[in-house]
Amino acid sequence: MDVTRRDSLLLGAGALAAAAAAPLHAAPAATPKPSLNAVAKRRGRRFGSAVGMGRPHHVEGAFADPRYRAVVAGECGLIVPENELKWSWVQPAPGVFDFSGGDRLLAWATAHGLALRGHNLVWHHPKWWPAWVTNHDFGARPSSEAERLLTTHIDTVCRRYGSRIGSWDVINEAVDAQTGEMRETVFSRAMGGRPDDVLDLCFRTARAAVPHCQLVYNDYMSWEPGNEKHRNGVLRLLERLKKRGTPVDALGVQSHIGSGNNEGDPSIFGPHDERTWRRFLDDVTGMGYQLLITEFDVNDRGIKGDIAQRDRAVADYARAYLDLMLSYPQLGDVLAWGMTDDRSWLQERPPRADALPKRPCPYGADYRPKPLRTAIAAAFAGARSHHR
Ligand code: 9MR
Repeated sequence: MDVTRRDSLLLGAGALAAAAAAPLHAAPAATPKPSLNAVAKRRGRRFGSAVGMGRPHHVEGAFADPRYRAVVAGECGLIVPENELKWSWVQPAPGVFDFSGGDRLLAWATAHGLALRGHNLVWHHPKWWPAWVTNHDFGARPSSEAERLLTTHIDTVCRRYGSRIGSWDVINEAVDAQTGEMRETVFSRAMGGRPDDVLDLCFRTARAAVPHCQLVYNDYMSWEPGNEKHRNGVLRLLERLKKRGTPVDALGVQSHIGSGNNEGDPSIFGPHDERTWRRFLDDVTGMGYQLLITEFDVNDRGIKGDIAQRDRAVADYARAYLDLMLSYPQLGDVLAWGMTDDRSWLQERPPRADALPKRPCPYGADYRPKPLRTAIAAAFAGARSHHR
């Protein structure tokens, strides 16, 4: 696929410049058939990926690259904006809404027959608010002001896209991974130090605005050792939400698997961890929640060897993980957090000891499929069918 007139209308000037800068010989290689989405579809699922149109020369600028768009259009049934629907993009200043990024991605997705999912309405983490929210004066009645800000944001964003977004990450990462406790934010503090009240308000507001949309709690608890507190915290949260009748349909399991980003993070896992992870998923689905894989990639930061050995290890690790996940009929959509290694957020994280680029995605920086792509297809083909 080349930069067509329609694409040039959809793309911003910066993005176009980056697309134009792509080497001429880099015509997109055809993606294999059947596509990952076609294989997923046979078992009632969809396969998708994050697409970013952020800083054009950074990993996030994937959308600007026609080769990247070709891989996504060839392999996916849905996309999720990597950053463009986050609060800091959508409401960069009080009451000022900017939907340009989401709108462009929606237009492109629609033109290519892809669905769009939404990420995220509220990133319940102090680090990720725009400065104006962090520094906001909540006034004499902080609780009402917090409610006003949250409901206005969620209502405005949800109604803007209506049924064109079928699934929303309403709350992202509310549980502190280190302690398993709920994170406090400016909103929870304004609402009397009760983060659960914030979550209830957000999910209820989203349900009222888009009643038919799948509402998701999204987090990165994983199966590797070191995740015990995080898993337990998420489980306790899901139990409380269920008990109060908060409208949450599914747990989004982000699935950034493999080596951690922090020094000393364990990257190994064994049969014991697999059993523990199954118990976690059994508990979640036992409460009636659906599952999604929302941000799949495999960090090979700690994997040694040459390229072939690393790719094999990544593919095998992913296969074991996906086989387990896909044995749950409650697991629906599966989305990768990027399709090609050169565009992965992980390239901007702590480097490998040998300083070589990481290889966490189904396609390489040469835009050719890797063993990870084969592993994903095989896992889909051997999966149990999805049913609600
Ligand atoms: O990949 C995203 C990166 O481009 C952004 O700079 C970053 C901050 O907004 O968020 C990254 O995506 C995160 C996602 O929104 C939530 N789960 C973890 C993802 C990777 O950090």
